[in-house]
Order: sequence, then C-alpha cells, then structure tokens
Amino acid sequence: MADDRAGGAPRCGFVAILGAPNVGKSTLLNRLVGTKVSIVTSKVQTTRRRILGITVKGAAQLVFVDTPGIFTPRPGRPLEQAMVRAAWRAVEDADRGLLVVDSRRGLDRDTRLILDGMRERGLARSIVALNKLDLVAPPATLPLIRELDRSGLFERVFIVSALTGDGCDDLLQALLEDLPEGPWLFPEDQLSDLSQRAMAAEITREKLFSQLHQELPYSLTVETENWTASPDGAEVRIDQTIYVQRPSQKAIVLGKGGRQIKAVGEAARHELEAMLGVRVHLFLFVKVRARWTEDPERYRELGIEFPS
Ligand SMILES: Nc1nc2c(ncn2[C@@H]2O[C@H](COP(=O)(O)OP(=O)(O)OP(=O)(O)O)[C@@H](O)[C@H]2O)c(=O)[nH]1
Ligand SMILES: [Mg+2]
Repeated sequence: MADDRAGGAPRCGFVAILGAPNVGKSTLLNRLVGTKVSIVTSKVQTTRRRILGITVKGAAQLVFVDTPGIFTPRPGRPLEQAMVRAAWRAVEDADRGLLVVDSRRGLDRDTRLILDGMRERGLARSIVALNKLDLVAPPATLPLIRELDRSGLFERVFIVSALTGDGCDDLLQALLEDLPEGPWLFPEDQLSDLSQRAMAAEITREKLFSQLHQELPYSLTVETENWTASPDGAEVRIDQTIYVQRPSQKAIVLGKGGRQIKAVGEAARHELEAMLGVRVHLFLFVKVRARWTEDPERYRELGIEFPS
C-alpha cells in the first residue's frame, strides 16, 4: 500500500459521532465507512455500545466512533445509565466530536442536554451534521443553523442525508483534511472493532428490534455462544442465546408455534450469509433471566461497563 500513502505523512484520528437517540448516527457511520458496521432500526436506543468504523483514504486513516444516543436515563435503569456513560466516554476520548441532529426534530430536549454536556466538558471544535435533509426543505434548517452557530461549540455545520448520501462526501472530506499527523492505529483492511461473534449478535438484535413491538426490545439482549466452521470452511454453525426478563416475553419472542423466532432467525441468517459469504446454520435459544440488566457478565458481553 506504499502507493496509497504516497500523498504524504500518515495521518490518523478519532471522530466520535454523538447525538440524541434515533437521529441517524449509525446510519451516518455506515454511510461514511461505506459498509454496515453498526445496526440501524427505526426505534430509539438501538446502539448500546461504542462501535468503531474505520476508513482509509490515501495517507489518512479515520476512525469513527458510533455511540449510543444520549438522553436522560430513567432512574434505576442500569442499562440506560451504562449506555449514556459509554457515549460520553467515547466522545471525551476522541479527537473531535461530530454531533448529529435530526433536522426535523431540531434542538429538542435531548439535543439541548447534549449541548450542555459538551459545554461542561469543554468540548469545542466539533462539527454538526444536520441529518435527514431528505425530510425537510433546506430553508427550514436556517434558524437551527443560526442557533447551533451561536452556541460557539461548532466549527462547521453540514447538511446531510445519511439515507441518500447527500452531503456526506463533503462531510467526509472535511473530516479527512483535518486529521492530525500520526501513525495508523489499525491494520489498513480493518473496518470495525466488533468481533464477528459480536456483530452476529448485533444482527440478530437488529431483527428482534425491527420485528418486536413496544418495550420488548429493551428487555432483551443477544449473545453468540458458539461458532463452528465446517472443515472446508463453506458452512458455519452459530448458536445464540436471547435473554429476556419474563416468561411472557419469552412467549412473545417465540410466537405462536415458534413463528416469530423463525422469522427473526431467517432474517438474521440471510444477512449473516451475505456478510460472511458462507452458508450459515443459525440456532436461536431464548432464556429467561429476570435480572440480566443487573448482571455484570451480560454487560461484558455487550461491551459496556456495568454502572457502579
Ligand atoms: N429519512 C431519513 N431517515 C434516516 C436518515 N438517517 C437515518 N434515518 C432513519 O432513522 C432511524 C434511526 O437511525 P439510526 O441510524 O439507527 O439512528 P441512531 O442515531 O444510531 O439511533 P440510536 O442508536 O438508537 O441512538 C432509522 O429508521 C433510519 O433509517 C436520513 O438521512 N433520512
Ligand atoms: Mg445507533
């Protein structure tokens, strides 16, 4: 890859993508990296951990950090507290913050909370991406841009649609140009820091989030227990456990005659096969663990710290 780096001294840096739940952070990460590294659903609080998405352009390696949406956690919900804490920590560790705002929602309570948090932490030089441009008329974003400008926290504002890709090239270019000089921190072909096992669990969780309703997705977590490739490498058997909190939830996840879990398994298997390029045999088991959200072991599997 010597040719690729011929553009000058190597540069590398971390950009943390932060914002309120559901504003499109993970969609934007996937768009900027050019491949799916973080799951996306129409529901809030999809992302639960810090996830790296890495992209290389010429001499530059840009490491994006996807974070859980930042909101006021409800008292007594340790998972929510851990998610919000993981998000702030990722932002504090990064070279730069990229705040994503939903152009339609504007500066709602959650986003104002984030602006306050950025001020408290002395985070400046951040960039804003006003997302979901495809859903608003551009002039409607002007008051929003003025207000973000007045906050003094941001160097630049970009108007983008992570869904269609509009404006995303300009944003990426600006972030690349700004990277500090320094050696690359990851191998050049690495796209993410999630192991295949963890990504496989995330994919199943995405399908559960999409197919189940109301509060149920927030009551479950998925872990990959076993991953066995066939000797010729053409097939893989993956066993996963879905932890729920109550027997009634287990019944819903299974569905009548096992129909629900079958549909989830089918959707997850399709995506895993496309991702891995091999035949996948996916086995899903549902276990009731009333207090899994208070079990540090489950947090370790999730890649976040148990709130102490
Ligand atoms: N119309 C439109 N929808 C978008 C855009 N970007 C994201 N979405 C949708 O917004 C929803 C939330 O997207 P995510 O990427 O999961 O949002 P997030 O900010 O990562 O959400 P959390 O992880 O829950 O905090 C999904 O239904 C996306 O398809 C966009 O530019 N335009
Ligand atoms: Mg997300």
